[in-house]
Formats: sequence, structure tokens, C-alpha cells
Amino acid sequence: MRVLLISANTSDINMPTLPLGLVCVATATKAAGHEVEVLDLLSRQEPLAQVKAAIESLRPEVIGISVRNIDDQSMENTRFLLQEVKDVIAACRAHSRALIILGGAGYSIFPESVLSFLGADAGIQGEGEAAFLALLEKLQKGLRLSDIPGIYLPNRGLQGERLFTGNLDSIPFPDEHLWTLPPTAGEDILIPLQTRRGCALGCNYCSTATIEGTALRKRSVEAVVDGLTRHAAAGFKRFYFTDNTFNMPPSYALELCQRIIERKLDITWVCILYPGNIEEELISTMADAGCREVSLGFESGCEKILAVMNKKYTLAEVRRTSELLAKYKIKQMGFLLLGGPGETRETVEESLIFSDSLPLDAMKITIGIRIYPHTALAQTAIAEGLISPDDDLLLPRFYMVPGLVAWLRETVARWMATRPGWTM
Ligand code: B12
Repeated sequence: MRVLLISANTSDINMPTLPLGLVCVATATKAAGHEVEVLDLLSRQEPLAQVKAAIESLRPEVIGISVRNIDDQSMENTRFLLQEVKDVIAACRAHSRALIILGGAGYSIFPESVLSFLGADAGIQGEGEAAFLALLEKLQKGLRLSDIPGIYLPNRGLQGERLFTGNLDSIPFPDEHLWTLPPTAGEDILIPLQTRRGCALGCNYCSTATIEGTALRKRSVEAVVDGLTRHAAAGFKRFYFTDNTFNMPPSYALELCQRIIERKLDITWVCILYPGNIEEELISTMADAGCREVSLGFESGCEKILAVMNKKYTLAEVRRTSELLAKYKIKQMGFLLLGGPGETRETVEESLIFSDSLPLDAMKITIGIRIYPHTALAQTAIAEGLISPDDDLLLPRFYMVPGLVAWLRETVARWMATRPGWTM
């Protein structure tokens, strides 16, 4: 079939992110013999004109749209990002009668609400590779769209049990030829790649379990290094490992780094570290394998708050990780998430003092925690009467301890004034 896959994300908040999920789906769809076009709207001039042009040139029978971001997760001046996706869908409808199918991380958190808000024909929650192919097969055979893993239909809810691919090697590694870099991309653009899916850590605010499930599933290290080698041969040398916790399990992370070194790939990369359970050997090997920067999301500098967040590391472990990163010259950006359950002026002060004592290169402070469905934080917010149990949470709601926000903003602003690497 002729398939147009559109990444509707136009936001460059934090950094321009290339549409990894869409490229995964495109790779699988192309490998199955379909004619596939990828349109990434990031930094494109007149995105709706681009949609029209792509439709006129391919005449797609199916249009898949990746919905990554719902909002910017910022409690102050929140940006809701779905309206622009709605405009993309309107442009598709204006120029084509193709079926419009949604997917993506943001979509997967709110499958029913986003489907209804955007008025698409169907959506696939979770992994798209196998499910999207199953959908195309049904369409080719003229069958009804049901019994497809994770499929939602308008007003009918889930019509097929979700799929969590056990062995990730059974789905293809992203095809390096399918990246279309935005026209504004500089030398420093990072190619996102993922080695594992699923997270069992259960942090109280996190939506990852809803998106990826709780069972950790991996690609073999061999397959990842082969994929990296193909990317390097195609001229891509800078990567972002998008795994929620690059170091979990540590044995996998260590082996991956060792194999990157053995292949002499001459690449550099960035990743996200869980601050606990880290050995010096892993950090030193990461540095040798090309890791130049990590996100160190310790989120709080107060043990009591870490316990509420269901974090499984201590402040001593955070400090040790941070010091090891400094020792091996890997840049580190710390993250604080302030204002959640149990937070007081004292716990905030503790967090700021703790963060200030670490050898961080930069620090990002978020005030107020975006409440996601199916999380312990949502349960707490309902129990405390902060949100209604019927709220689907698509329009962003934030947890903030009553009476704290003004003081918190003022205090953080004061700390930031003398610390140039700190941002809100
Ligand atoms: C890594 C990551 C980042 C990195 C990105 C680095 C990079 N260069 O790519 C960094 C830290 C920079 C980042 C920044 C931000 N992020 Co972020 N990020 C993630 C994370 C952890 C993984 C995303 C990823 O790459 N997954 C791997 C790919 C393979 O999976 P996938 O995209 O979901 O695709 C699969 C399926 O969804 C599906 N699929 C995808 N597209 C399609 C299309 C169709 C048609 C179909 C059928 C299926 C399908 O199939 C794919 C393959 O199986 C997710 C959380 C998560 N666990 O998903 C948050 C997440 C996507 N981020 C989120 C947010 C909010 C942001 C920021 C706005 C935060 C901020 N204020 O800075 C920015 C925005 C960045 C931008 N410019 O767009 C939210 C989005 C939800 C929301 N509230 O909007 C998420 C879900 C986290 C959360 N809090 O819940 N992020």
C-alpha cells in the first residue's frame, strides 16, 4: 500500500528531536514491501503546504500520524501542543480520503481522548511496528479494523489487546536512510536511538509504564552495534540513546559500551542515567565509548521526597554518580522536580543545597508535576481533591502543594540569579 507517515511535532523545546518512533514504524512498513514516505514537520516552513505536497505526490491510501508531545509539561504558561496536530489532520482531510491512523508516545498516554480530540479514524497505543503492519494487512484484505494490537476506534475504545514485543530483535533497527534532517539542523543534531523498552521502576509521576509497559525488553547488543555501525557508515556520528534509564540493567549497558569500543565506531552520544546502582567501571567505559553528556534526573535532594516518588536510590548514590561523571569528564545535567506530594519549604531548601553541592554542569528545575493517568500521583491528586476522578488529564493538570507555588518560584529564581547553569 502507499503509506504517508507524518511526524506532527514541530516543537524544538529542549532540543530538536528527530521522530524515532515514526522512523521505527516506517522501517518495518518499508521492509514489509509497502511504499512509504516519511514527512517530518519539525522546522519545516509552512508545514501544512508540505502535507499537501506530500499527499499530491504519493496519493497515500493510509496516513499515519505520530503524536509525540501533548504539552510542554510546564505549569507556568503551559503550551498545549495538540491544536497544531489537529490542523495537520484537517490538511490531510482536505487533500486526501486516506484513512488517518494515530500513534506515538503522547498518543499512547491518552488513546481515547486524543483520538476524539483529533478526530482521526483510529489510533494504535504502544509499539507501532507489528500493529501498523497488521492494520495494513486488514485494509488490503478489506477486513474490519479490529483484533489489531492496541487499536482504538472512535467511540468504541480498545479493539485489540496491546502487544509488547518480547524480543526486540524481531523488529527491524531504524533504517539510517529514513532520517530526513530538518533544514535548520546543524552539525550538532543528535540521531535518537533506543536499545530497550519498558520500565518497572514505577516512579510515582511517570507515564512510561503506560507507553512502554513495565517489562524490560531489549535488543541484543550485537543488533544495536550493527545498527550504530550502519549509521556511522552513512555519516551519522552523534546519537541520543532515548532509553528511560540507559544504565538498567548495568550489565547490558556495560556490554554495549564495550562493544562500541571494540568496533572503533568513533561516535559520541548522550543518554539518560538512573542515578542509583552505578559502578565506576560503567562510567569509565561509557566515557571511552563516546558518552559526552548525561541527563541525571535525581529529581529531589531530600530522602523523604525520594521515598514519596518511589525512587530506589539514596542521595549518597546520587553524589557518587555525579562525582564519577565529573571524574571521567562526562557532562551532566541535573534535574529537580519540585512541589510534589510532601514538599515543604524545608524539603525544597534541602534539594537546592544538595544540588548546589554536586559537580553538575547544568541544572533544570521544574516547578509543579504534570499529572498523568494511571500513576500514583494521579491517585494522590484525586484523594486530595486536587483533580476530579473523571478528568482525563489531556488538558495538562499539575500537582503542586497548596500554598507553596509563589514562594517556590521566588526562591528558585533567587538561587538561579547567581548560578548561570541553572534554568527553570
Ligand atoms: C528520550 C525522550 C526525550 C529526549 C529526546 C531526545 C531525542 N533527541 O530524541 C529529551 C530529553 C530531549 C526530551 C525532551 C522533551 N520531551 Co521527552 N521523552 C523522551 C522519552 C523518554 C522517549 C521517547 C523515545 O524516543 N522513545 C522511543 C521510540 C521508539 O518510541 P515512540 O516514539 O513512543 O514510538 C513508538 C510508538 O509510540 C509507536 N509510534 C510512534 N509513532 C507512531 C505513528 C504511528 C502511525 C503508529 C501506528 C505508531 C507510532 O511506535 C513506535 C515504535 O514502537 C519519552 C517517554 C517515553 N517513555 O516514551 C518522553 C516524552 C515523549 N517526552 C515528553 C515531553 C513532554 C518532552 C518535552 C516537552 C519536555 C520539556 N519540556 O523539555 C521535550 C520536547 C522535545 C521536543 N523538541 O519535542 C512527554 C510527552 C507527553 C507530553 N506531556 O506531551 C513524554 C511521553 C514523557 C512524559 N513525561 O510522559 N524527551
